Amino acid sequence: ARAGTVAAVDLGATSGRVIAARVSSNELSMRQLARFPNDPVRLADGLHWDLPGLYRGVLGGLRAAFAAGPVASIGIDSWAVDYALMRGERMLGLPFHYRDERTQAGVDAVHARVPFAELYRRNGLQFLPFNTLYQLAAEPTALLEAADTALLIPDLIAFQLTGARVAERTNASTTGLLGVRTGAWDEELIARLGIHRGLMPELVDPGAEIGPLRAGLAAELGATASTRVVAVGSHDTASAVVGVPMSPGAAYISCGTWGLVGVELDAPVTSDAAREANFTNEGGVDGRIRFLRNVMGLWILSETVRQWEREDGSPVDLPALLAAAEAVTTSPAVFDVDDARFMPPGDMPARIAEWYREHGVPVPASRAELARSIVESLAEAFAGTVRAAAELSGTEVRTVHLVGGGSQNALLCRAVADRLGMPVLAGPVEATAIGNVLVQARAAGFLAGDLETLRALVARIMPPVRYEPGGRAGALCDTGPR
Ligand code: LFR
Repeated sequence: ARAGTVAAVDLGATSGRVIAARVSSNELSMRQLARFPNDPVRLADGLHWDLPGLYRGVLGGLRAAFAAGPVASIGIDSWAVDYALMRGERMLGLPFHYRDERTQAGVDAVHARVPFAELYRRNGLQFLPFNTLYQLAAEPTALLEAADTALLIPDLIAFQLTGARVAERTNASTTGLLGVRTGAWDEELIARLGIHRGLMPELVDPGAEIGPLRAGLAAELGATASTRVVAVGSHDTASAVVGVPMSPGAAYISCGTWGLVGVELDAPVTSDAAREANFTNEGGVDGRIRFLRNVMGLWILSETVRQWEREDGSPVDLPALLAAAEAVTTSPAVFDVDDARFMPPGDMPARIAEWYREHGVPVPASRAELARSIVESLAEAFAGTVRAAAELSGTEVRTVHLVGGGSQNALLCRAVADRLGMPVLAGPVEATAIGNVLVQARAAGFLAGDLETLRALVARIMPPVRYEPGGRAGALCDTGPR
């Protein structure tokens, strides 16, 4: 088998990383070359991503990759929906963070022109107040008119590296401007929203070449002339789903900052029931559909910990906290993690306490109890969403794969298995980077086959950890499936 090396740039909401992977049909070895924080910054006009800081981290990682040997290609993925407006080479301001609270006016403006039910039939997307189309509607008109292109974050990094302006299709599917059945820009919708058509660049599919590095940059980074930037599932969730070692009959939970919970389908489901349950039909690699719902993820736990750290002025020992949470014997009260009040950054313990008080439920008394309640509440929401995904899509689900950072949280994995009464297969942690790598390796000819073949390689080389339901000796019998 031919073997080679590819570099994956994976930008998450809390950190970014560059990974070099050596791949052949019987090898998948990953090496992290750089990891850098992603610290958003609040400016006078709102919450932004520190794009220059991220790009500096990317360049450092790529330099390390090239120093280690030849790299066939570079693939970039990140969170979805956010973008930079461009005029020529110039970025018209720093991209806003999707947790910035400016978009409500945009939501109202869009729904006044195109009611949500019609939007859903056209784009198949769950309602999230920060979907790109709402953010665009909140931009000052003069700025939108000054822009010649909007580039989503991975496409923006690709542009900086190559000079090419494209829109990778899986991520484009999160803008709300792509037809769910055509996979093409919805020209009529774009016109009705008063967006000039030229704003959205040419679409490319995962596996397509974006271009070589800019000449000066290639020299500066010590890259080989043959290195190409290649499109992957540039929406991180699309790459994560590629990296899930699942077989038919499985649902997935990609648990990082968010919990993305659903199934993979061949065709979208845009029924009234799916719309009312707020399920999304995002574009997957190889034309698959990611039928899922955004559930709260580790954000609520890390934001809670950050608040305690602010109060204490010292770091919280997370493994110790989780161990204490596991040892809690009182029955933890579950709260609704998807309540909108938990979306923006801030004092999470206070907001959770407020939720409990409003619902007449006693507030967890200690940090360990609160951490336990958070984990059990996430598990409850994950389990309910797996059941809904199966029912709405008519899929028989027998196992659940949990990938991403959350897969290292044994308490969470057991809680999900117990609530669903089915095994949870945990890992890999780096499913997103793996999905990014696999698509590049296939494009380079180091691998061949469909997604099932690629997933079989992951299952063989990085076998998941299995959690059987009922493994917690009688714990929580009172909060089982409802
Ligand atoms: C996960 C993710 C979700 C998307 C959210 C915001 O990292 O990409 O899929 O809804 O971030 O972009």
